[in-house]
Amino acid sequence: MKQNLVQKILEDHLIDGKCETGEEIGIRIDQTLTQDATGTMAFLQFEAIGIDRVRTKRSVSYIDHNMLQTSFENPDDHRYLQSAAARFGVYFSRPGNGICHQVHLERFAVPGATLTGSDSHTPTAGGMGMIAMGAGGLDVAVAMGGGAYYLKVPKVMRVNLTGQLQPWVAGKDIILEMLRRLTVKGGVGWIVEYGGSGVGTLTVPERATITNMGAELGATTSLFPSDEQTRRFLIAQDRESDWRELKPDGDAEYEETIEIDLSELEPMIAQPSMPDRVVKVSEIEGLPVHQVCVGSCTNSSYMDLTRVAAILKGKTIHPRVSMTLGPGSKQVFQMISQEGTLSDIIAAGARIIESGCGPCIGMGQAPPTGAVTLRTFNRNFAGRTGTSPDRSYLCSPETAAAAALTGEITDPRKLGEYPSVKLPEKFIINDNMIVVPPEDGRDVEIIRGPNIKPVPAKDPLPDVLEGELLLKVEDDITTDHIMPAGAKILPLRSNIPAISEHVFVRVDETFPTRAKAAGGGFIVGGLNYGQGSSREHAALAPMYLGIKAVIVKSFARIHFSNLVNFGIVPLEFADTAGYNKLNQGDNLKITNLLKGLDEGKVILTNETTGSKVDLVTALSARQVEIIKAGGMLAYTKGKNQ
Ligand code: MIC
Ligand code: SF4
Repeated sequence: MKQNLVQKILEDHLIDGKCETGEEIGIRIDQTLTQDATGTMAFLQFEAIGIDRVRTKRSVSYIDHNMLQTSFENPDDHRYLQSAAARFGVYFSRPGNGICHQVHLERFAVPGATLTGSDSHTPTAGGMGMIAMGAGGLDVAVAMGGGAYYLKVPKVMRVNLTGQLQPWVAGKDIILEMLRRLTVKGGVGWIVEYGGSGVGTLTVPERATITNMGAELGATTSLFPSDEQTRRFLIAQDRESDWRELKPDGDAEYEETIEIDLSELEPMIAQPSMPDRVVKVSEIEGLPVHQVCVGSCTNSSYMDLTRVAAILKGKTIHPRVSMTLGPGSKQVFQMISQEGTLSDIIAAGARIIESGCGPCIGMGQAPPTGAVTLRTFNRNFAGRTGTSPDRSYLCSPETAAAAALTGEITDPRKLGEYPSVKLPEKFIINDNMIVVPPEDGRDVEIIRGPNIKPVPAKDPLPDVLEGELLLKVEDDITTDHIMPAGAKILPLRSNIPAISEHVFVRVDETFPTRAKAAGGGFIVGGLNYGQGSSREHAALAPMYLGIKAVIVKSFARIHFSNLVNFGIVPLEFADTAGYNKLNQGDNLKITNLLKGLDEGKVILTNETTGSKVDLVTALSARQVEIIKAGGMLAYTKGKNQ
């Protein structure tokens, strides 16, 4: 049978199940990555699983999110993670070394291998021909222990790229165009495989921008072939031996194919407050801009920043605009400083911030009230900047630099000649900020600060669930709505009792108090519930508050798995009209739940109105067992006994 590239790599790693669309399979994971904001939970859970040393080919622990040390919490987490990495045989990327996805692409990603990461933008490595997927920390902990990663085999969508990008049009505009066409729900259940004659014109960093932001489509991951461009990038990273050619069979089949002619694309921009509210930059030109932020795992590569430097060179940032720029990695930072282009950026008046997530996750640089902020990032969910309400737009570094100079949204094609930037033949290779673990870490002491609290446990699932409908929300609820991030809340990531005080506060600040007073209850939502981040805190903290089941029109992939892992029952309306039969404050009851889950059908009674609502589950038999046990940790322990 002719295979597409996704099928080839999945088949190559198959441990359990049949590689057919919709079937649940378990695959071998070659590499894992964790970052500090989700990593503490992942490592606490790895400790709870009780394995002595990671069993992957390579596991890397990064510090990039919680880089603001306003008190002891974040630095304590860093120290815990560094000691745990040494203890369990994990490479440790020290704070300052860069954003996990950028560094992983530079130094570790390998064509044809598999990667899971406790961060939703793990698919960045798909730009290198890797099957790279975001997952909850617990799933990554299991993979670190050598366990299979389970997923339902997604459908494969081929994106046929033809032509060539015109000057001032960037890789970012390709993925923004994809979001315009498909929306933030369009990729759920799919892997996006790029191909066609246009692929060879895109460098690995440009491909990585596209696969990175494929997360915003809801896609399981996105994948590029491994070709001469990949080889060039790996040679420049002094890793040619990691290269191998990877491509789909000549007439491989795809469940869907879409065409993008690169030559016809224009600069694009996503408007507040969803990454799919995309229009052409030319359609909203002239809007005054107050802040411009260049960076994040989407657009902070050497090529991105060198181009921004060339655009800013000899000019001054508009007086109305505060511009920040954060290099994606120490490698990028060192390259632009050595070549002197950093000096052009500084001279123009940009504020240089360290290599980390920074403003992308609300760790500083909140915009002023009512301000328009233009960001080269991947998410503009309401309030994510730290200011609420906010007006956050997503665009390419070219469009961002243009606005920084003119003080308004400007089609960058008006800036004149496009600065030519080439992939360097050699990057500066200096891995001195990556700590290699000792051969035997059994004597290493794990250091825990007072903010690091144990992972809460849950009892096995009862047959009857009863309680109040505590919150009813709409479509496209993100994990940023459920469990906000930012400078105030992120330091609590290792402390579930403390962070649970912030669940849903941006939607309804009374939620945590009401949930606790009611002894828990239910949440009802619309389509694509839980899109966005992989943070399992969006399941763990509600579980801690006593949430028993979440009932929605449809779920986003990673959040669905996280609910299962923490024993919250994920249910869907059999008929979406059921959504209208439930109102906040109603008393809900589900009986015969255990049998219902086995059969995939559950009947809910609205005790307040007397109406019945049919619900279904998309749980595999394995997931039903996990839920019944009270979550993945209890399930794993039960199996090992
Ligand atoms: C994000 O971009 O939302 C994050 C912060 O990187 C998250 C992970 C987290 O919440 O720690 C993600 O994308 O998974
Ligand atoms: Fe960090 Fe932002 Fe990338 Fe998330 S999206 S990993 S917060 S830079």
